[in-house]
Amino acid sequence: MKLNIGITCYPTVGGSGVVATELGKHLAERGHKIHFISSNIPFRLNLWHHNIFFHQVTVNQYSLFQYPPYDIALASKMAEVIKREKLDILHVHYAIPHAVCAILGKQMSGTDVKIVTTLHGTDISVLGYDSTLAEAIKFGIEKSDRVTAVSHALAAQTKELVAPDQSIKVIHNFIDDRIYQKVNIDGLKEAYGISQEEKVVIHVSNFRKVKRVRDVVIAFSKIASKIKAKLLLVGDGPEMTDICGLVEKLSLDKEVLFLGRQDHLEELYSISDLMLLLSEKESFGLVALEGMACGVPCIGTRIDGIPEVIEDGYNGFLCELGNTDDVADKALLLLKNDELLNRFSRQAMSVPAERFASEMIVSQYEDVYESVLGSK
Ligand code: GMT
Repeated sequence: MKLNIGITCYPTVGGSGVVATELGKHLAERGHKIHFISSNIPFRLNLWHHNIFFHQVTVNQYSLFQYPPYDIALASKMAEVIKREKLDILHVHYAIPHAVCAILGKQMSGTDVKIVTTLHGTDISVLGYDSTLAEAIKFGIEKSDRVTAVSHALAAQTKELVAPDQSIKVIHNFIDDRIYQKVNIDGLKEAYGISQEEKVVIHVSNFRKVKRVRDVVIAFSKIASKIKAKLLLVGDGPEMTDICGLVEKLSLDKEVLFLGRQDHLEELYSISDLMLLLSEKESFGLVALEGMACGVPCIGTRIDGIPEVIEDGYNGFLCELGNTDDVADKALLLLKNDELLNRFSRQAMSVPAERFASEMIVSQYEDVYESVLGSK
């Protein structure tokens, strides 16, 4: 059955937007008509396809309002697209505000469009500092026709913290396996001033506090005191100034490369030997999967959904939050032993195809759509 599907996500850099966009692209290739409804073109939506449409939400700055009414503008746009494009499904990423907007948009449209909500984690982490939103999150989840979460850990946390009267189906994330592969770019290491015998450690994030980039730099300083290595810091965000200060304090200016936001991550992964993902919150850890697909084993913290991606001692290692000594010891175990590193790299590379294959995950979402429409 070919469907008309609306997708709403945050268009900015971030795993939820990436997953929503990749899902939309794959569904379009399967013949569904995909209508992205968002404030901007999602940042990875670079592949235009005849089945993909973009509907921009514009929020007017009216001086009487203290805050621009984004949520109302989004709900109105949803209602317009639901009616005009005869949407069967509106698939929103995040309960707040998107599921709540979808419920309002559906009411405004007067149709029976079905709402599917995917939880990515921030709904839950927001509760950590703003419990007043708990009822809104619960409402968004309960009034959705189906709810999915990107990891078992997130589904369990949502049940515990929000206690919604709604079941949550786990559908893991996936990556575009046509893009995330090991590629051989001649001279790329040299272009960054990295010699062939140096090992390359990579960290990719939006540099929010929860990413604990300080721990990454501290663990790397311990690694670099034992072997010749470089650290690629990819991304940007609120912690950047603090991290620059730490790198200077630890006299690591020559060893740490600040690359900012980058587009062709597969190239950077392909020159990397090891990834560090030492977050205190991470419902899934999409970058770990991207890196693994390119043959980069990952050392991650034993929190949230990370253990559902990294198999400890097989394709990476898990360490306790904040234990940078253990991170450095495990990193050195791999980086000082090429045979072990190559084995972990091969084992990491097969993870996406074995457990997170795009074909399988996209089919799981299609099953959700069909089941919810079947119960019309
Ligand atoms: O991690 C972030 O800061 C971005 C956030 C987002 O909204 O894109 O990522 C969340 O969703 C990703 C895709 O499902 C997950 O891979 C990330 O683990 C999750 N981040 C957190 O839970 C902190």
